[in-house]
Amino acid sequence: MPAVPTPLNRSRSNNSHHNANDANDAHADAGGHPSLVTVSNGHAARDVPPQPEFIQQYHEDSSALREQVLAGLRQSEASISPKFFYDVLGSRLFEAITDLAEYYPTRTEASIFASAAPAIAARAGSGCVLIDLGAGNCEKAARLFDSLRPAQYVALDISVEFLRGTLSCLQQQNPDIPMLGLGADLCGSFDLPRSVRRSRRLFFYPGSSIGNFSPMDALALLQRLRGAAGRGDGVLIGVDLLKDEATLVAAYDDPLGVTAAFNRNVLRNVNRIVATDFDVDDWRHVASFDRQASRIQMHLQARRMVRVRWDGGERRFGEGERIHTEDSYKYRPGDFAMLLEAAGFDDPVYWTDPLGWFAVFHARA
Ligand code: AVJ
Repeated sequence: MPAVPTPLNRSRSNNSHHNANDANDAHADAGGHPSLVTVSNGHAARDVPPQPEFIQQYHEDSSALREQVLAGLRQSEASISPKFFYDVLGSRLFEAITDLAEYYPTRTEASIFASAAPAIAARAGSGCVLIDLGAGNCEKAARLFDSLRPAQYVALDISVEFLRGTLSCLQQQNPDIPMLGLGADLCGSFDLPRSVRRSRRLFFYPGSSIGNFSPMDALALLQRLRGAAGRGDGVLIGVDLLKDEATLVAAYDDPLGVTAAFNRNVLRNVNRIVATDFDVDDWRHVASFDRQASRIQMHLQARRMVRVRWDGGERRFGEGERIHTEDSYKYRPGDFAMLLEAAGFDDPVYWTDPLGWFAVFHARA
C-alpha cells in the first residue's frame, strides 16, 4: 500500500522538529516574483510572467572531457561513462525508453508519487525548498508541487541550458513558486549558491538515477548530501528494486530496439566530443544481469574486428570485445535503507507499488 510508508528500523518517537515555523521561514525572504509591477510608462502591468533565475556553477573544460573519454577507451576493458548518453538525441531516446511497456521504472515511480504524495508531504513537510538533483524534464518534481507546496524549486543539471526551456515553462504554470535553474555537477561539491533559500530543504533524487553509481559511490554521494544538509532537511530518493531477472533484462533490452539505439548513440556523442571514428553499425547492444553485483550492465559489443582512431591514438577491438557503458544497480529495500543510515540519515521509510518493483525513500538529516 503506497499510502503507508514502510518503516525500516526501530520506530523512533516521531516528534519531528519541522513545524509550521520552518515553513514560514521561506516567506521572510522576499523573492523577485512580483504579481504587480510598474512599468516605465507609468502604467501598472498585471500578470507580468515571473522568470526563473539561472546560475551556471560548473564548467567542465572540453579538454578534460576529451581526456576522460580517451582514458576510458584506452583501458583494457574499455568503458564510456553513462553521462555521455545524454546529448540532445540521447535525452530524447531516453524519454522514448520511458514510454516502453518493458521499461517499468518511470511509470512505477510515477504511480507511487501519485498515490503517496499526501503521505510524502505529511512526512517531508510542505513549504520546503525542493532541490531536484536529477531534474531532467522536471516532470517528477512538478507532479509533487500540489502536495509539497514548495517555498522554492531548485533544478540541477550539468548544463543550465538544458533547464531553460522546461523551467521557464514550469514557472509560467506555477507563478507562485520561485524557481532556480542551477548548472552544477552532482559529483562536485554541494556548495549551493545564496539564491537557494535557507529554509528547510528536501533533496529530491528521482528516477533511480542513483542506480548508476556503485553502492560505494552511492554511499559517498549520500554522505556528501548529508554534509550539505542541515537539521530538519530530508532526502526523497527513487530506487529501483531487485526483481526477477527476465523483467529486469527486458527493461534494458526491449524488442523495438529503443534501448539499443540509446546505447549505440553514445558512440555518435563520443565521435562529436573526441573526433573518434566509431561506426555505430559495428556495435551491438548487450544488456545482462549480474546477480552477484545486483546490477544490470550495458555494453556495446563489436560485431567484427574494429579499429577506432582519434587524433594521437587508436584502439583496436577484437570481434566480440565489449565497451562497458552503464551499470544500473537494483536494491533490496533493507539494503538501501542501510545505505541511507550509513550515510548519516535517520529514520528511513519507503513507499512502494503493489508488486514491490520500485521504492521511493524518505530519510531525515
Ligand atoms: C536514468 C539511470 C535511471 O538505469 O534505468 C534506461 C538509464 N539505461 N535504460 C536506468 C537507462 C537504459 C536509467 N537511469
